Amino acid sequence: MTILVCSYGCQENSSSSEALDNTLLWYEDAAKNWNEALPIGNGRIGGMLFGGIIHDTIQLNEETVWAGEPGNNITQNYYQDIVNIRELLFSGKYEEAQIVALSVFPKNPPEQTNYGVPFQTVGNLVLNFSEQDDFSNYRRELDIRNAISTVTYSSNGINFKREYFVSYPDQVMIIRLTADKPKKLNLSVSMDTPHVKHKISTENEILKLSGTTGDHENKTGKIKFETLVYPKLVGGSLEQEEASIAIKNADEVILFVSIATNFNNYNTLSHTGLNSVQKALIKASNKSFDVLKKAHIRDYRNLFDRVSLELGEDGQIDLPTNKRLEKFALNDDLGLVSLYFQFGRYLLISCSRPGGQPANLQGIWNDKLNPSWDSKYTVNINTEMNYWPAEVTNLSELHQPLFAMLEDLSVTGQESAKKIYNARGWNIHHNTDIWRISGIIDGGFYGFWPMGGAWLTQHIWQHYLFTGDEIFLKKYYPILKSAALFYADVLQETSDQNWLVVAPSMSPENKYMNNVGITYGTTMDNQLVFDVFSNVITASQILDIDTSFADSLKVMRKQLPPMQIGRHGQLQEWINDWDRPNDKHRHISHLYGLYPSAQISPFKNPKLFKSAEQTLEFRGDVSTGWSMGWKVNFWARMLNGNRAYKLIKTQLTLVEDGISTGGTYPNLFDAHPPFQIDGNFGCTAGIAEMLIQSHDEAVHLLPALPEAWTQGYVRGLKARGGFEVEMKWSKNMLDTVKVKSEKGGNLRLRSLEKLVDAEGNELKKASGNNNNIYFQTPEIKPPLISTRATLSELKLPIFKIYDIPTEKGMSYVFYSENQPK
Ligand code: FUC
Repeated sequence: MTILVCSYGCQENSSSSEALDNTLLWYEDAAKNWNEALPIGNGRIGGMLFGGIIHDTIQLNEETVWAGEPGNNITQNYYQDIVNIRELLFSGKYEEAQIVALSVFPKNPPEQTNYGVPFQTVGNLVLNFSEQDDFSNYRRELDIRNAISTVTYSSNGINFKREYFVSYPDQVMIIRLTADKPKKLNLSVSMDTPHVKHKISTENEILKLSGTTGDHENKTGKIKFETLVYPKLVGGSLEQEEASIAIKNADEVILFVSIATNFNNYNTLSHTGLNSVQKALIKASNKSFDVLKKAHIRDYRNLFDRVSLELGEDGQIDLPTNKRLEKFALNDDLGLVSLYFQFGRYLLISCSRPGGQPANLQGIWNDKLNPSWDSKYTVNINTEMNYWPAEVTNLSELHQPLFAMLEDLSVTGQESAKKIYNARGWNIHHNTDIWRISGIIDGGFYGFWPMGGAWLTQHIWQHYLFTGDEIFLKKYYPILKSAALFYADVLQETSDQNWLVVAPSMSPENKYMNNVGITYGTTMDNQLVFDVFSNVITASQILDIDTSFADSLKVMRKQLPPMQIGRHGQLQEWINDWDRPNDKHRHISHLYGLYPSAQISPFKNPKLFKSAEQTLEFRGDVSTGWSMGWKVNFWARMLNGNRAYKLIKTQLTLVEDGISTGGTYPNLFDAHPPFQIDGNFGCTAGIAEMLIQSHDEAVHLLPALPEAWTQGYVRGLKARGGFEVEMKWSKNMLDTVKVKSEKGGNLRLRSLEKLVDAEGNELKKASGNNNNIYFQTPEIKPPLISTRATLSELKLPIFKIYDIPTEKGMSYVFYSENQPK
């Protein structure tokens, strides 16, 4: 089948079969392992579906099932240690500084503290079917346009169907089993769990699993969770056994699965939470399946349908998704690119809903008690990456759980600011968990990075730039201010250059000499502090408050170190020219300034831009899953579509269970390995970034279009300033663009094509600075350049730049010069 690029504007809420096909994952077999199972979720409850014919397993999660109990992880005052480490660093005794750091914060947590707790599985719902054999026509699907998974097969001439979804409006998982002949459903329903403290029982035709989460380090497991499974039958009979339910000769079975815990918030547990488990079950089971399904689809599609992406011909949709993935490196299966893009949006909708927890390292999907890195929040890249697609792919409200977590962290983080750094304000280090710990974890090598809050608060600022929501900015301003206050207190002046630097710190997880990572004034830290200060300075102007504090930040901002171009022509990662050209480290933290920040611009700082490119070349392409996802964004910002697409191909390399290379599992989950959801979100954001950018004083249309994406159509991507963009292109050139302006204000467009209005008149050429307040970028210092660096000249294509005054609520359509109107 061929998907033709839709004629401009025809996609509004399309439900055409073509569109459906490009939003379908499908398989010919049941999942053999977890990385083949399919994820469903409503932000809070998650399921991994194996779809076995005789034994079907639905692995269950609930977002608040974490080990441990309330409490931070800072037991004593460490300020004197910080002063000692600082002194060693400033006198060039780096190795000694690292040794002291590791003795104060050892690899394993010191007694009476902890390094964060794991997110844990609930257990499994198991369906065992009897009296079935002679199977044929098996098919397992995940329809991401409707967030419904189905399994269909035939056995002895009977067609069986299972449908699974998790409803956000009704807060339950629903599984419907049907057959096209009466009385053919015979199965037992049971549950199991790896939790030590648990009980499985039945009562009133309901199967119940209750448990308590695990102890971890100095914390006792205090989350109590309850799962209820209620089978509602049409025809047939039900027999309640001690720990399972047997269903005989039913025509139809609907299983309602409700899960709740006693988690209230990061410092309170209360039994009221558990009461909702029964309430949700009763409420949902009194509704018909059709009513529940309709409400689920309406709710889900209200988010999902905002964006549509078609990348032209798609000859591969008749192949199962795993086979498609396997062949992806060898051919241009552009339908798989749009499927993967939309799958990222599906995952975000399914694991991050307002009022809930932010997506952790695995979103909400984890089958273990002790997953890798505890599946918690790693905030030196991974948690941020989870939310990169939120604004640009038009899912802005799904950002809310992260903001709610920042509200908590701005409280717990005051303890680390005070006890570790003797500073005002708040900070956290490179990890946190459901209890919002803010101290150092994983010891004095990985953990000495006091910048978690600095990076996370950028999300508040970006949400404001995309939405222009001043009420939101006002509400979160105190969190931005208090983060800035921390750095205002913590910055130290270097004796040689009089620069203000964070000390001690590190460039996340990397080292500049054997086993030494601790240092001061790393490039990423300087960029982060620059952004933290700049956000408060601009916010204080917008909100007309705190002028003198903002003035003091302006003075300090001037004293931050400039970026530096080192002897290999690279952007320096550290304050000294320590970079090694053969360093392939997965973190490229100093390119934070390129993406997601907007400090390295080809138009304003061509030399820095070239040095960032050199750094990317040195680091190479192949890496862990999330690192490749980040690189898609980097190359998009490099305006190099072919290279960004090459990275997508590298990331979408099929990785089977148990193989230890980065890539993508058969279920399209990103393989770090193991599964980490950040890679999915990073690449989804990267694909958007190839099509639209708005960080550099203009809305840049198709900034990094690969040659292979000759024609395409995209609708619903967001740009800063409240603009929503629809574009169609062919022969690698923009044909038409429609921009909806939600806030009004100047729309500055940057495009390779000459743009005209409906009468064929060229748009007004841009002049001077863009006066739209959401497009102001503070000026950075010119870089220091090593005398040994050789830099080639940056050759940019000639872009057309236009200014269009817009009115709130109005849409504007423009055409490329050569397009028929
Ligand atoms: C950071 C990364 C690792 C991994 C972990 C969860 O430590 O460097 O690759 O993603 O987070």
